[in-house]
Amino acid sequence: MRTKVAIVGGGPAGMLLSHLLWREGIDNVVVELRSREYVEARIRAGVIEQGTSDLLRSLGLGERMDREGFVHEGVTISNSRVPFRVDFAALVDRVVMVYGQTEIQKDLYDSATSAGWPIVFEAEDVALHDLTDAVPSITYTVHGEPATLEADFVAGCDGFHGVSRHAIPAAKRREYERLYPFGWMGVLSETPPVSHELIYARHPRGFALCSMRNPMLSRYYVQCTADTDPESWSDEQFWQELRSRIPEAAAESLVTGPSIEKSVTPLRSYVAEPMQWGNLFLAGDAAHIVPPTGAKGLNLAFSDVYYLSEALTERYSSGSTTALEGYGARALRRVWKAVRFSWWMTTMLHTFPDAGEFEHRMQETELDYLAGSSAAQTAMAENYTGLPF
Ligand code: FAS
Ligand code: PHB
Repeated sequence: MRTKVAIVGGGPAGMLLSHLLWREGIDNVVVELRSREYVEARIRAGVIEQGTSDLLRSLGLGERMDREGFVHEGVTISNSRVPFRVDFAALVDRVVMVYGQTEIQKDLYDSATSAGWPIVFEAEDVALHDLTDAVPSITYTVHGEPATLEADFVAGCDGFHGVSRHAIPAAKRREYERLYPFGWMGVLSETPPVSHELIYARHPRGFALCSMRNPMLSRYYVQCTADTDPESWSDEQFWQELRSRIPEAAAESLVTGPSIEKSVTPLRSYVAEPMQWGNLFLAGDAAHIVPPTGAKGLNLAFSDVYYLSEALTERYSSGSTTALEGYGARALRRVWKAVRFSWWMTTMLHTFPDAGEFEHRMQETELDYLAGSSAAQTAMAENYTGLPF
């Protein structure tokens, strides 16, 4: 098989890139390791920046998001159960959309399938070849049948555990990493959300987050040790811990119920540079990971593929490779700002087991400053709603 762009990974980054390229008449093939059902069922992001929701609308992918998603004009942050609100709309005239990644994934697959765009599911043993030659290729097997896909370019959108990043020689790669000494236990429950906006709670017992998916589907997280087995906590233990960390008014109105999904996510900040090698271009979690505290991972994946699609469009429309050569540098400038913001939110809102009295005072003071300063809140709001592409 031959195409212009071979896209490794059919998650949000790979599928949005495919849409952006088809819109420009650039043919591409998506090669995904898992089945469609498996990818759609993965519970991940929930908060969409303004720029991301605008981009989805521009592709005709915003209809269900605008019908079923929540527009949030602000967020509540609490320190030891004392809340304050950051009003995004008043401070920076921007909002966020709360709409699950699972729903975006479904919208992307539905639209690709109805357009008849090729996606290869359940592709195993994916390997990348000749990335510095004029015609790179990927090989894979589907139900044991070997296949080869030749292309002009390869987009590595296969996430943190994919193969694309490792196709860049280790000697050429620089990695920056911070592993946090804790994780998040997430629970999905068919209960009404405790609040009409998200609540980010800092508490000596640990961080907690109240989020949502729809009027009868809530998503909650509590800080736990990274190696916690989600099945070792009863639902009641989870609800008890959550109640003890969030503002009292929210704790009193919290509706609990059986968890329909419970998982633990380790927290890390990670960036691999360069984001391109020969005719291979990395995007999304394949190149960088942020702790979900800043709600940036999915939004970064989308800004990466937006930049990559612009560069590929320039290459096919004018023959110029200037934008392609500058893709990594352009994407990394926005990536590092989101890495900084996610690290700042994580450091401000979590309990670090080895923190001393000075670190505790710094956290308290950071939150006290944020609670009382519109300048500080404006900076938080600007980053949370999304820096310009
Ligand atoms: P993905 O990992 O989503 O997709 C990669 C795809 O490649 C997968 O479908 C995988 O099956 C496939 N693949 C893997 N190996 C392959 C191979 N060898 N060959 C072919 N295909 C292969 N982000 C936010 O912005 N807001 C949030 O609120 C938020 N909350 C999160 C909560 C949790 C619990 C987690 C874990 C993440 C959260 N994130 C959040 C981050 C998350 O959304 C990621 O950034 C996002 O999924 C990145 O998308 P992709 O880069 O497409 O990678
Ligand atoms: C979520 O809704 O899953 C969610 C929201 C905000 C975050 C992380 C996760 O910062």
